[in-house]
Amino acid sequence: MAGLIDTATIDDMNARDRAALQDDFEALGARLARRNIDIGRLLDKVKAFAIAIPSWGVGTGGTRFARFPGPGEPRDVFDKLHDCAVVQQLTRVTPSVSLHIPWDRADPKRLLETAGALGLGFDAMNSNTFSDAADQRHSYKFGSLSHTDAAVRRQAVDHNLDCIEIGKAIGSKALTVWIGDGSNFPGQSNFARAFSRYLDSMGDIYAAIPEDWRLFTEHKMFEPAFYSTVVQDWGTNYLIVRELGPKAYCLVDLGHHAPNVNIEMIVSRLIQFGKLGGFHFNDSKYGDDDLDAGAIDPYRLFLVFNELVDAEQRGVEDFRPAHMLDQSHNVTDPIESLMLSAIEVQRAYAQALLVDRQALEGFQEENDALMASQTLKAAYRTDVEPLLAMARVQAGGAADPVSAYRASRYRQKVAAERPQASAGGGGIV
Ligand SMILES: [Mn+2]
Repeated sequence: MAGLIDTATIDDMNARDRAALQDDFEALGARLARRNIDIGRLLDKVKAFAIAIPSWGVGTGGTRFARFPGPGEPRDVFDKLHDCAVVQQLTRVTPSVSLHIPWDRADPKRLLETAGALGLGFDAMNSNTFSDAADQRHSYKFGSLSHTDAAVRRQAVDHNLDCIEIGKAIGSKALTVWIGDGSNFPGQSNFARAFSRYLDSMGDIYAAIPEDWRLFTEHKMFEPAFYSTVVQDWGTNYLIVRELGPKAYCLVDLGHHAPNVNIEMIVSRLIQFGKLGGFHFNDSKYGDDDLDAGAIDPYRLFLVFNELVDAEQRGVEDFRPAHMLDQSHNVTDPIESLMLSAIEVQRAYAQALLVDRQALEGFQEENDALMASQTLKAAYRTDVEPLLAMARVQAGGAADPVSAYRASRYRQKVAAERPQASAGGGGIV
């Protein structure tokens, strides 16, 4: 990989941290050895962990009220790929990018060439039938795949088929479908009829999914519709993927649930019935806040990974959930936020690997609630930062990615090349 950040900058920063990192890594290794955990094996697992970056994550997001553009925002998908490559160069945990059509529509050959030169691959494709593109014939104001008008549904289906074709050309292996369909007033929509229309439309999309692809459907309890949503929760999502067939799986976006919902339990249920497809990781306090992963409730993130590692270690058949970030930034540099989010997700995975599962099962069988809970806490309380930093450094990344990024002055450099985007109104992207 060519590398967008001068490797001398990374090497200098790593040299500064090397002795302390080695000491901390050895101390952690000794601590884990007392728990019969081999830090070398753990390091291999952490290094093999990967999470995809959403192309829209490198731009500045917004709220319903305003959008405040930052310096050097990407102008097009190629600028986005460059920013994603910086995240990967420094963290070594984000080797792929998830594209969004039509925002990222471009010549597939050039997409492949650019990504290849940057050492990146393409993850799941994302369709957009929740906003109107400039050139489209029918509006999605009153829905897309579940719209009352067959012509609108057909247009939304065709758009998804188009996303599959683009994905095939760039090596993607999945399509994620999230719709904004729903209603704002009681009585506005007939729940059953809207859901039937949605299922028919999804059936047409499913029929075009290649044999080696997966179709992910994403639920969300509200927003932009504020009274009802067609795919509102994991139960409806499960009904959908069961109806569609073996290539269809549920995608769990952590921010798409009501506050205090037990998301790790939803994850467990979907694993048990073979329908967990993957995640959009982020964090929230009130709704679909799209905050950085682990920013509000890192313990919940750990508990989600506790279920994933449990399944991994039990050898659940065909268990390969897709890891993706889905977040939006208003007050931070998106590259810094994405790096920290990716590392937070990797951290939760590493901590979950530390759970003494045999002891936990014993406490569960004996109904020892206190010790069972403490078994999880013992893993969660372990500071795995030296393990993550060592994984990054050994893979050519930065021990301290944010410091290396700031030292590189990448943002200032691209700000000089990319004209300032204009401020605008509502900016949920
Ligand atoms: Mn999402």
